[in-house]
Amino acid sequence: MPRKKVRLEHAVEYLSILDKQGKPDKDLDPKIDKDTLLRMHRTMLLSRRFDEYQLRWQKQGRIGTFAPAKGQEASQIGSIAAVEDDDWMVPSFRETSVALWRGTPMTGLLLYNAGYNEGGQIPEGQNDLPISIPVASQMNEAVGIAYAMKMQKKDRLVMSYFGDGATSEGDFHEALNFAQAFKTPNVFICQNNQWAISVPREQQTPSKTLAQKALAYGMPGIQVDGNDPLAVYAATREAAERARKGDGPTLIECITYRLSVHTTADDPGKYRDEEEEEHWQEWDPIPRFQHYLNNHKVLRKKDIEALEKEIDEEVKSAWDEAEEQMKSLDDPLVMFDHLFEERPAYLEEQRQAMKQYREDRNG
Ligand SMILES: Cc1ncc(C[n+]2csc(CCOP(=O)(O)OP(=O)(O)O)c2C)c(N)n1
Repeated sequence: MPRKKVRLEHAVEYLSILDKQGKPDKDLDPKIDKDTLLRMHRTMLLSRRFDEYQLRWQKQGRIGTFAPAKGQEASQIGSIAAVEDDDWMVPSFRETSVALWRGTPMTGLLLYNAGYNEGGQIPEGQNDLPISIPVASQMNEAVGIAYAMKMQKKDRLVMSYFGDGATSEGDFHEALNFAQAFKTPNVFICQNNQWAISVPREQQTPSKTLAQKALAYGMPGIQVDGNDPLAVYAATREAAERARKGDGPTLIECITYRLSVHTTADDPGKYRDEEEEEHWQEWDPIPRFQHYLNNHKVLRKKDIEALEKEIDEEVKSAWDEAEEQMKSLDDPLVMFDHLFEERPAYLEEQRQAMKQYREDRNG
């Protein structure tokens, strides 16, 4: 028998709507209403300033380590703004902009980053999962929730977030395969920020794109300019429509860049060069979006100045509130509280020992 070619249809589209100066391709502009545009911009700016304050507070020893979202605000806000409030959101550990959009208070994030479990609690009625540190582990949870939504015939989709590094994990492949096999309403947002700590994107995989990994599972995959909130929004809208119609999941690869450290325990100066950082700085999503908003008379320069002041106050008062709450939460014994419904004897013993130790020390 002669060898035959198995013809596979595959193509990955790349979508970009704004140019470097924030000028849109008019035919592709998703024409988002003014209130939504303003809310998107405000949340992106808030996330940026909140990151900056947190970096300072970490250096001062007020909070522990965290993963800044700086540079990735358009990928995060462009995607989450395109779905409904009662859809589900399953994050990894860098989704500050998404969390703020969804209504997670800054005080909660500060408490969490300062080591207080209570800060990780999702506000009542908000369909979000907590931060997930094990890379890609949240993806199967996202598929499980989507499968449940489908079985319960609920019109809710599931957004899930992860990085380029996550695509090398088994969980990523299991999640994509299951999702497509069962046509679950998932939208997978891969934030390809070019680095997985110190591992560059080229070393992560020889695949030309990450979006093409969807094609192996028979799923649509698209690459978008992840520093262009309009492109991310438009791609997510399409994916959301597909999910709601029962046509299954989509993988969206957002091409973006981590403009800051991986976490505060990292020094990117050791593994990436300044030229690369300078190149991406020019594509910073915030000024680019501001140019667009300014050209469309949605936001003027003086509005931005006023907003900066407002945000500054908001972030500082979130810290004051978090600090106040820390005073009443400063009991290390809570670490034993949420592990088991009924605490096993060995843990009870450890808890008692710690309690005794503290009492003896404090007199
Ligand atoms: C299963 C697992 N392995 C290793 C780590 C340590 N780790 C934390 S973040 C990270 C890199 C993740 O890179 P990527 O998925 O690209 O996301 P990014 O941090 O760039 O947002 C690694 C290896 C972890 N948290 N979980």
